[in-house]
Amino acid sequence: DARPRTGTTLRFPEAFRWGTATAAYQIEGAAGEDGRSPSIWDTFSRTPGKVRNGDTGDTAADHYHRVDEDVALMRSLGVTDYRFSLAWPRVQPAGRGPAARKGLDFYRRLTDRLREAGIRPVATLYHWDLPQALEDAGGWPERETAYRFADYAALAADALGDRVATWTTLNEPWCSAFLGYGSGVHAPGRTGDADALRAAHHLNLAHGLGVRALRAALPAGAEVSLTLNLHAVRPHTDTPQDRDAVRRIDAVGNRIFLDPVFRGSLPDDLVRDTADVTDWSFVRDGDCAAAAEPIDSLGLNYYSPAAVAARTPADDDAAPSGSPSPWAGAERHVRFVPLSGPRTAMDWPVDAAGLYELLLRLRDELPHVPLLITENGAAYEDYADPSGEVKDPERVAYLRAHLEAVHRAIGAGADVRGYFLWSLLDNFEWAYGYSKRFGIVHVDFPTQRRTPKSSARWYADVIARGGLTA
Ligand code: GBH
Repeated sequence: DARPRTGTTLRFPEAFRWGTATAAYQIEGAAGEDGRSPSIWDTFSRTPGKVRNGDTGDTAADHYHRVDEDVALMRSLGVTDYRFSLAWPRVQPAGRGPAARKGLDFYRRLTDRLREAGIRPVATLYHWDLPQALEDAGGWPERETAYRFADYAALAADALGDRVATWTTLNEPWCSAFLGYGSGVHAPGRTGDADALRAAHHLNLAHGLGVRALRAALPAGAEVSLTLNLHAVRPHTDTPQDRDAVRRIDAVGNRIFLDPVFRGSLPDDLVRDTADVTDWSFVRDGDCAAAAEPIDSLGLNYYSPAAVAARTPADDDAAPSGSPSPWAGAERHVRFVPLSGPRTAMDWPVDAAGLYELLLRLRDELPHVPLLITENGAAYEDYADPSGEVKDPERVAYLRAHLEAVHRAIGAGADVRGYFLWSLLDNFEWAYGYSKRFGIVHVDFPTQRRTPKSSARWYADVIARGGLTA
């Protein structure tokens, strides 16, 4: 092929998938159009005090009306794949029952444009926008929601199955369960350890039932996947106490999903650690086996690692736990220790080694599961230089370091098949509203004008070369 290879020092595999990623509520806007019903994020963002500056996704990046322009942008970057999510309240507004034809038409249009541009569609069924009607019926803590999800998966696969290359059931169920129902910083903003654990279990069940529904409706050869935000967590000091803090966070942050999905069981230590929170009586025989329905790949979202230490009574006196924690059953035993070094505009540490550590762990623990990095990226402020170019040099440095880590992990035997940069566009950053920009394309929200940042040009060059230059 004619790709300019000269000077490419870190080359990725020939078939490597180079993508960008977005999510429906964060970019689409058109919140009240074509039969879309409210989701929990509409309700949450319209509740004063929940989202910075009172921002909502009502207009977001107006992607609903700018599909042609946004696909053309991606084509000019040369991406091979595009990861987006379907808005459940657009596709099946009541959360049950019939589909909304116009909602499906939107995703038909999007996938048509993508395929014309030679870009593989990678669709996530659920990126946090539960139909409000289902939350009103109890939301993810209720078992019923898992059955509703399976029906929605079947409906989406029937309508769009022939046009999507990769189907992902859930994006980051940890966030849905523990930020949505535990700490309450995400929609629906409920707090409580027991409900968060119930939600996590029903998300696992929804995933497994969803995989089964997708398989029944999809053509043979379709790829079915799940995306997790696995936590790269290290002990503050190499002591048994701090290593036990790691074990606790690993249980309620990682293995609570990995074990049901890949081994068909719940971690014993998690059940023990949470005994005073719940008796897990909502788990029925066969649930974890259902969650273990085989999948074709695992998606990993990675931003930064964390360090933890054992929590002592002195820690409690120094920093009494005020706001509700997302770490059900672990909060009283674990203290998060800030990492030193550079940070992004989210105040998250920049540490590509954490990505390498996770990929090697997955290589060792799930050697037969192909991996996709379904999100990686960073929020930074950008600036227009005198020529009018939008510059974001820190983002380029972040992306380069993380792609180097991916390359090194592949060299060490991790089966990484693709990388999806979060995000194509500046967008609605959940509880931070529009105050944080993750895009490689700048969006001027008042005019919706798109301007590729220097990171977009850099990424296009990486894709064209099939890797990184020195
Ligand atoms: C992803 O979530 C989302 O999938 C995406 O929609 C979002 O825009 C993007 O990342 C950027 O935020 O402080 O203990 O809660 C990532 C969410 C970020 C959740 C780091 C956990 C730190 C742990 N994760 N966060 S804690």
